[in-house]
Amino acid sequence: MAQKSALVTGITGQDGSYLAELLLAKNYKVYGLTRRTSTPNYERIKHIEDKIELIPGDLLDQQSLTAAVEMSNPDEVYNLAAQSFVATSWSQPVLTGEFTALGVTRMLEALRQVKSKAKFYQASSSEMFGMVKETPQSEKTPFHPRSPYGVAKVYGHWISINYRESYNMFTVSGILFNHESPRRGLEFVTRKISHGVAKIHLREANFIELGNLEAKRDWGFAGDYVEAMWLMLQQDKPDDYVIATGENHSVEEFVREAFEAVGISDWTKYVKVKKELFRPAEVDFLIGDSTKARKVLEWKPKVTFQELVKMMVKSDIELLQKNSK
Ligand code: NAP
Ligand code: G4F
Repeated sequence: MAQKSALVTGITGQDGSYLAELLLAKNYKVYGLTRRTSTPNYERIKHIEDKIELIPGDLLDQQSLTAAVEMSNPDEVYNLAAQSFVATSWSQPVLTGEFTALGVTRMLEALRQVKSKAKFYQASSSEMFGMVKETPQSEKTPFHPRSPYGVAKVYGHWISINYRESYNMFTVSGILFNHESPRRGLEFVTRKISHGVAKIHLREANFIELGNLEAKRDWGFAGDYVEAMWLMLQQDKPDDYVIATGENHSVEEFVREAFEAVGISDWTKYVKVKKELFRPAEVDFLIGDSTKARKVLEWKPKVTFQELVKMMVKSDIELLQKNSK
């Protein structure tokens, strides 16, 4: 069988790096879109850099996306690039709309004009459910986004469906609930906690500052979730799928579990709650129903919540020890 080619936008991010590993293991030719930065930010892909091909491009620049599709001639496109941090979407709402909403249309246009037969994956998000209309949330749950990011993701979701219906393109949206890993950005709450706990454990810090400890999320492991992305593009028909563990925990529970991983039972001495870190509008409670994915894709998560927290804390301790040498 001829080698398949995949173009991954957002390859330098958490999911992009795990997905690139998965595609390489499946013998794909992997192309990754990277934007220009003044210093290289290939930390998450440096172990596979010699096995993949990087193409310069930016979600803001139509011509560069069209050129990337021409250069990679992909069978599959995974559109993971976005302004992905919810908190920043209030301070940079227009930029978030440009990247996370219109960026999807630009990618779809590039594909429509150059290779409309390629399969397209859009990184949709459980943030689209926002103020949830039912529990648990499934593919049928109506959206009520609570941030400029969530609103932009709803646009990206619907434009992908629209290109499927208008042009008969193979577009799918994975509505992924929160997924984390040792490669998660330091600004997201799970990594902020695991990194903070590791620092406290190594006596490099005395406390962690956090916002709303009551919010609940359905947290899974990113390595498991990229497998679902790939499975969605292997189906005969394009469709949308919720990917989640079906279990949720509060930020406070994550904190407690992380401190317990280093043998600290009274975490309250090490956490300061700061009002400035609360959001203008919060998503209080997310929990996903991934029955459809489990049935059709035969997908299920492998890493449990407790394993995930331990994995992240352990990795941050090792990282800090390595950096201090
Ligand atoms: P991430 O770590 O923040 O990675 C985002 C990627 O997008 C980075 O590679 C970034 O490049 C790239 N990017 C940002 N703006 C760009 C632009 N203008 N042009 C080209 N590339 C750009 O995010 P992630 O956690 O891997 O998430 C991947 C996707 O899934 C995102 O679309 C996110 O919104 C969505 N999602 C994530 C979750 C989750 O829990 N992780 C859940 C649901 C949906 P730089 O390295 O140059 O910044
Ligand atoms: O880790 P977070 O910043 O992730 P959030 O907002 O749920 O978004 C992530 O998951 C989405 C899927 O649902 C993705 F689409 C999105 O791209 C991103 O990957 O915050 C989680 C919760 C929030 O309720 C927040 O208010 O943690 C709460 N929190 C409390 N203290 C904090 C903090 N969040 C951050 N980032 N930093 C804090 O100090």
